Amino acid sequence: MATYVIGFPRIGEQRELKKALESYWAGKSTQQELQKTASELRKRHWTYQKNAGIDLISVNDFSFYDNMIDAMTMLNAIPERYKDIDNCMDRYFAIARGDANHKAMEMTKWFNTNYHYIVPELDVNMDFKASIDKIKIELAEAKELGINAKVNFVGPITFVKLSKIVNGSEDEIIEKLIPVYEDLIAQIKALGVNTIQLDEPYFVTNPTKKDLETLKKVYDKLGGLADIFVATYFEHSNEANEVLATTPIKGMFLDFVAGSENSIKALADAGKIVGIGIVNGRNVWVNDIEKSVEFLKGIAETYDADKIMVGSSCSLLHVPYTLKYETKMDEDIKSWISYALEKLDEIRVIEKLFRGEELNEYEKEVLEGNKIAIATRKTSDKIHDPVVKDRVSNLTDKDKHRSVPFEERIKLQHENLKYPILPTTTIGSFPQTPELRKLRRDYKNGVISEEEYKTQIKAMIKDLVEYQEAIDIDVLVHGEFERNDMVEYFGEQLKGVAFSQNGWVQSYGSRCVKPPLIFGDVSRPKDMTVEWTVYAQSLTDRPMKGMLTGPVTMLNWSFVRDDQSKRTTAYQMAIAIRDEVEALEAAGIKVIQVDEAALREGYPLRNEKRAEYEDWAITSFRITTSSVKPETQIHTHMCYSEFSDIMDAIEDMDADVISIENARSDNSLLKIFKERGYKGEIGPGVYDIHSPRIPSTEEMVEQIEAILEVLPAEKVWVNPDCGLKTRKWEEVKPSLENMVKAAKEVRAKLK
Ligand code: THG
Ligand code: ZN
Repeated sequence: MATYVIGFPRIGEQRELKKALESYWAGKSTQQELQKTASELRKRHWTYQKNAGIDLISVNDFSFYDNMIDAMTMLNAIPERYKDIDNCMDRYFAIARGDANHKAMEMTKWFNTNYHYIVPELDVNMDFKASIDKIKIELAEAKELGINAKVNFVGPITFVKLSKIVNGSEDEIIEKLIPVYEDLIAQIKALGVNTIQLDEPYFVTNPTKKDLETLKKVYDKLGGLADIFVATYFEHSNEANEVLATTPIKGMFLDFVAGSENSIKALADAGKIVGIGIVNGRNVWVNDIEKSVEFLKGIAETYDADKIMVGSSCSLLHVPYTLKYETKMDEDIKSWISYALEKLDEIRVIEKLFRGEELNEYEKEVLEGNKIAIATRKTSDKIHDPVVKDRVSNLTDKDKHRSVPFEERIKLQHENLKYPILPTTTIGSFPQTPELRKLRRDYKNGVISEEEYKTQIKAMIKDLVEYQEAIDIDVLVHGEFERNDMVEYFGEQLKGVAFSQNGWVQSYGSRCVKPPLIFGDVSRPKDMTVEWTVYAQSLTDRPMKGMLTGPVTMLNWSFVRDDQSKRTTAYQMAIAIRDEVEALEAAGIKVIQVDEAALREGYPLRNEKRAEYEDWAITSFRITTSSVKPETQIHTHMCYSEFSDIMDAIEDMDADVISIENARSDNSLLKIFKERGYKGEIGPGVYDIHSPRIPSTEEMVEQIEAILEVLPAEKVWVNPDCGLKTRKWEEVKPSLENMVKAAKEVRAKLK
């Protein structure tokens, strides 16, 4: 018993689950067909792991949508309003995505990853009880394949901490959940499985003394009921490691990549098993196998080697499946990366070398390939570009500051742009229809010519410009029809960034993204957006926004280099995007939006690391946006709420206008503005684009007036709270028309 993975991806290497789900949702297939696909995928994934020599293989890491919904079901923590739905599957998907009569439950980021989970709503009066139906089915399948199963599920504290509590206290709810977990463990044991992984990643954030007391209490009770392994990931969990060492748990699985500070002394002294998560579950660079073996040997100097296991740092959910389908990738770059399947091999080879066991022929090949990859990556001229390195070292303070302070330049911008009070705009993207996706696909596959493609995209831009003028929006956008994804689009055009054919990673539900791979020094060989933007501007006298993705979001949604600091990579990215900002400005574009959609989620999980992140992240944004003329207006956009603790940093970005999500968060944003004010102009979204619902003029008037209670009208913009690409035209058009009407009504009252 020596190798493990925390969890395995489930969407399928050809996105089989995505397709099966979407077909089922569209009414084109049955529940049985969906179940069959799921079962086949589970078997395939277990077989991969078994064949790769993984000793402890996860059961219950599969999910139709999200493991937190599975946990809600497992604990019978389903909100009352879904209880009228009798069919389990229908109920499950109503929770996940809503149905005709039910709103979906809220979704949010899973720690600092690009995966999203459904937020449970807990009420102390819920009838919590154990239901192991899902686990039972999966265990039966696993048994048939001869899988050595470890059953995974989220631990009670993390479950409660990540939930929204609607009634009762955290303590009361955890207290009520303990017997339910006891029952779960007993039932799983009765099925013949004694190894259970409880995920408690909450403890990598900054646990309080009280949290640690709860931890002690919970695991004193649960820890001895089976071979309980507590898993943490994405950071170190040192406080928890110490506490758990004093409970009867069998051991811990720890992240030694993102949490290299993890201390295991207390666990060693207590004779616990420790899982050293050394193969990165969140990034794709090949593991330096020899270095990892040395690292393990170092640990074994003070830790009983028989009590050490080797595994993934976190669930492999966050990386693609297999390099098998990357037939077009540069061979060198391909040799430098590992997806989930290749990572399984790394885990086994590291473990064998650590134990001093003989490698078989295949494993020897893996090791040889690994040594070559590590060596070539250090010196490859595909990675190292002296010009880029020079530009970063020559950055000065001047590159990080606009030439004129906000108060002065905003006056010049008003003269330059002449927009009315309460100007209306949108965040940038417009609906991505199936026809549009097909158009891009046809162009990519050479089915249509570049000329034909450009003609068609330009026709769409023209329609959109005319439409925006017709409904009287003040600051226009071109619609981003040429973009697949705001990160992938730029990744494809930047030097030093590679993209995959099939590197899909689940973002939420059936939705996936293909993160670019930042492998080398980054630069911008040629214009990326200028042609489209200039074309759009040529069609109108109103300001046309240039739309770019900011350096921090590019990093946070990509696989980023591990051979230099994130700061350096971010500065390179910042300079590359600044080149595009300058090209747009030179081409006559007067408003440029640099989106930092992912700035918030990139925050470190540990407080002590926040200042360093803020420093490089904010500086990067400023490098991108500071070289423009004072009269050129810089916008930015950020997704997700919870800005209260980062308002200083946001102000420090020194953007002229920021649009920000607001509509979903009970106006909590407005309370912050009331308390502290805000320097720049700002567009707190007046409606929630994440829902298909069409907001009325009246409710948006109300929303704008609520904003005007805390912000002076001269500073307020009127816009939706995010891009419109996931919406349908039938939803977008009436919503925007109502929004413009609302702005006009409020303007009229201001006079
Ligand atoms: N881009 C990237 N990451 C993101 C978002 C993004 N993370 C947060 C948030 N936005 C996640 N939201 C989405 C919304 C839609 C899709 C993915 C993530 C999506 N994906 C297509 C799918 O799965 O069908 C991909 C298909 C394609 O590109 O051909 O719709 O905007 N990087
Ligand atoms: Zn957004």
